[in-house]
Amino acid sequence: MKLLIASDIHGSAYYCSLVLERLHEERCEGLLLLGDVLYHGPRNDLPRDYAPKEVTAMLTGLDVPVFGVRGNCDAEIDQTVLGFPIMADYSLLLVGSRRIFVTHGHLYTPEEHPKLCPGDAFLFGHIHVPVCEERDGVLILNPGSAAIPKEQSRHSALILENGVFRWIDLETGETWRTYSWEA
Ligand SMILES: [Mn+2]
Repeated sequence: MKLLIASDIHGSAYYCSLVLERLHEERCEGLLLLGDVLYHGPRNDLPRDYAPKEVTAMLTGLDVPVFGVRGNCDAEIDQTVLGFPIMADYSLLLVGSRRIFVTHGHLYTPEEHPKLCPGDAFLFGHIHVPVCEERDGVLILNPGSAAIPKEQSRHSALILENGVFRWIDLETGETWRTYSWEA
């Protein structure tokens, strides 16, 4: 299964379209959104081509399954217009014998999350900065933000395929970081 993981689109039609371009060009079999899909939020400037209705339309009716977890800028009303689940605070992906705890990052953080075992991963968004590091044997992952990257990071998303994580620059399509999970 080849999965595209993106976070913090924040209503940007432009960056949402780049996420979907990657989804199709990389022939991903699913899209996982880590929250903050439609609104910019009070702490962010408006992202490029801010158009929540357009983002809604773009994400509706994709030819691959989409699911998400709830970000701190996601409201209940959003669930009525998006045709895939976004209200869960977390989700658990099983990859072989490993767990990936998936969440936005405002409720559970790399510092405070349910018990995971060495070899598992904690995948989150929220901070708008890419992360790939190990803490106590747990892999901490963040794709970065699609629309509003912080700390001079790239407009970025993450691809997971066969235990390999690839960070993609959404503007150039290039892979700028790779991490391989040993079997
Ligand atoms: Mn955000």
